[in-house]
Amino acid sequence: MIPDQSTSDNLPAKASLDDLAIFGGAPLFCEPLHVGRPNVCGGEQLLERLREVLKSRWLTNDGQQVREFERRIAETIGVRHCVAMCNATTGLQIAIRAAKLSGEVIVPSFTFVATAHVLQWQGITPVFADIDETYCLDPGRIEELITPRTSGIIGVHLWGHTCNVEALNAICERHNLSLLFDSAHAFGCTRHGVMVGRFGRAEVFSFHATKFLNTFEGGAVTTDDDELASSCRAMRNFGFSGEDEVSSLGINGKMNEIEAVMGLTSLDHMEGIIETNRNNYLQYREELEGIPGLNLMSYSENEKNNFQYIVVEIEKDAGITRDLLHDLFHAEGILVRRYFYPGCHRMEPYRSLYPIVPNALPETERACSTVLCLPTGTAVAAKEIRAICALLRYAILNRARVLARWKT
Ligand code: T4K
Repeated sequence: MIPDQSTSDNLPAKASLDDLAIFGGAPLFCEPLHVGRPNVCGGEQLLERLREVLKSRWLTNDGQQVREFERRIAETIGVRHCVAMCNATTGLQIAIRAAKLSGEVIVPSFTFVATAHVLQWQGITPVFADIDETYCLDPGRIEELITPRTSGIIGVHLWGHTCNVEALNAICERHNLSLLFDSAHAFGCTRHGVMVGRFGRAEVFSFHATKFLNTFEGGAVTTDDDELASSCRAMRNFGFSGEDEVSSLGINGKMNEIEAVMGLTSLDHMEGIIETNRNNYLQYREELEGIPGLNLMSYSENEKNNFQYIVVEIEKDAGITRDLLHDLFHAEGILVRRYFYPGCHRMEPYRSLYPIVPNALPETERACSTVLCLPTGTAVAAKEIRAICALLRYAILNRARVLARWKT
């Protein structure tokens, strides 16, 4: 049971164009409605755990709560090792080093910029490959990018949609490459019934505040590879292997005890969060039905999902651009996001360092210009979803008038 629903009441209806905030009307939401409002559950339970942490005077450095969090994550996934981290970005950097990636690594451009940064930050060239209709790497577009300098592939299970793991495995075997996954969005999801977290040499989760399950800031590397796990563990703690012994290059990637208890409390409420997210998704699906040119990203009924992302694509048939809808929604106080516009290849330093041949990433470009992420999670109420869907329907069905007014 998730009690954290927002309380805004009496949302005014939009009866005419003049009522739209973008044309001077009052905004639907005075308190902005965010995409990525954290799922905060079990407040009392969390406070009790926090008191225990303070009493123990053990605040960080591989503490009891972090160990318990790692045990619970590994158990949920069914994987041998979970190494908790301060965030997924550091987790990816450490996993990349532990897997000894170098030279060039193939990644999607349609992802949060951290996926590319973690490579470039350590002097490895991210080579951007196109996606397919799943929003994940298109296995058919990878082999053309492999060179003698390629050492690995990092797939991203975007929005919990899993990569074609089998095809990526086959490519890696053929070319002797390492396969890692950026699984920042995919905790609690399965592929063919197998929990994400068990694929490739290692997977990296994010438990950032905006994620389905959060530890304020946090992340984790999961793997069945004993050597890789112990290497990640050492690197997370400056490379220490004994009280005064440092056996490898390391960094500070530690999760602290406060983050771990937030994670443990979130884990206790995981099923309730999924249920709320799923109900939100079903409501969006019903209320967006039949709007021309609008496609809601669907979730497979045959897999476990966390339903953390409500993603719509605004196609040409909608007759109104994604960007105009974005501005129209922002004026109403609904802070929809264009994740992951404009694509890593169009951000610095990549745009300057590795100019992309025109039309090399057609699916990426299409997704970058059509996708909008809408608010969901335990902080969004059914009436708010109703208002969002009604506004989308109104704007698209009245597109000609909205556009004519927009131009004046
Ligand atoms: N790989 C992928 C595929 C990722 O998506 C990410 C992170 C990573 C790797 C790296 O993971 P970490 O190192 O972060 O663990 C946000 C998050 O900061 C980022 O973690 C996330 N992906 C990305 C998709 O979204 P921004 O720049 O959009 O954040 P920001 O500050 O605009 O917040 C997003 C929305 O959430 C805002 O509308 C406000 C709302 N919000 C945010 C926070 C932090 C709240 O309502 N409460 C909050 O406490 O990156």
